[in-house]
Amino acid sequence: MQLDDGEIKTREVIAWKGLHLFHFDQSSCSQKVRILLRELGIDFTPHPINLMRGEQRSDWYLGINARGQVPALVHDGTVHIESNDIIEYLDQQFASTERSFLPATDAERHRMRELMDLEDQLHQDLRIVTFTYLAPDLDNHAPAPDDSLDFIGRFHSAFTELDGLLQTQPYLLGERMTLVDISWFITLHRLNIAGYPFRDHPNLQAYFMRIAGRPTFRQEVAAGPLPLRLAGSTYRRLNRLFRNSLPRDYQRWRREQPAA
Ligand SMILES: N[C@@H](CCC(=O)N[C@@H](CS)C(=O)NCC(=O)O)C(=O)O
Repeated sequence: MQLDDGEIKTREVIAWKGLHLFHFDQSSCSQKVRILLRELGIDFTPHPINLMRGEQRSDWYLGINARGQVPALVHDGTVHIESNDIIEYLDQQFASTERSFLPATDAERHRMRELMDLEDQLHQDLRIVTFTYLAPDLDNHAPAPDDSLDFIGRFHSAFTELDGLLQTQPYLLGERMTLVDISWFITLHRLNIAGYPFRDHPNLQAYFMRIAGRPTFRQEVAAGPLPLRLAGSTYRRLNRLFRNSLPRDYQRWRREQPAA
């Protein structure tokens, strides 16, 4: 989504040339944009916004994205927000015909947006997963705690849909990788490290294992200093043992479902 000029209150960015990305290392929405930038070999100037310190709420940044969220892209003075729109915009602007992740036909592009919207609608649920099972909420911006496991049901239903698509084709939209696969990857990765039992969606599981081996995807999720990554995996293990466990909650959610 490109912002109107009048929405940009931090006026200095209007004079910026080239590509500038406001992002945060561990933000899923930033991660998908960085994967595409790497895939297409596009140079950009990174501007880290530290979400753990609340930098997304500074007046300066709110003057660029009034929603107080990353990512935001500045391209020759125009401002773009919403990660799925950003990756579509970047591909339209910078990809070559041989190296593009946009589907070829209008019908496929329509389907691409539907599947990317589904991913976006689960973003709040992904935050629940992140702050319940994967990381402490240092900035206090996790969704309010709630004993309901409905979010598991929403992932289950989306994953069942994706699994059905992958029964007959290698990628979510057909024979070749598109923006839809990039858009879903980080969600799948997060659920996977949180211990979601993907064996219940075997086509999706096999697909995830395959695309997770792709160098740009692997590099993105392995990024960050080793001590930080070790601290992260230790936190996840202890949390799963002594506090919150997605595999346990998933079993509870299954038991609560009415018999078919
Ligand atoms: N639909 C938006 C969601 C953006 C979003 O929620 N970003 C998160 C990081 S993944 C954020 O900036 N959170 C900070 C906050 O909400 O305070 C997108 O896809 O760009």
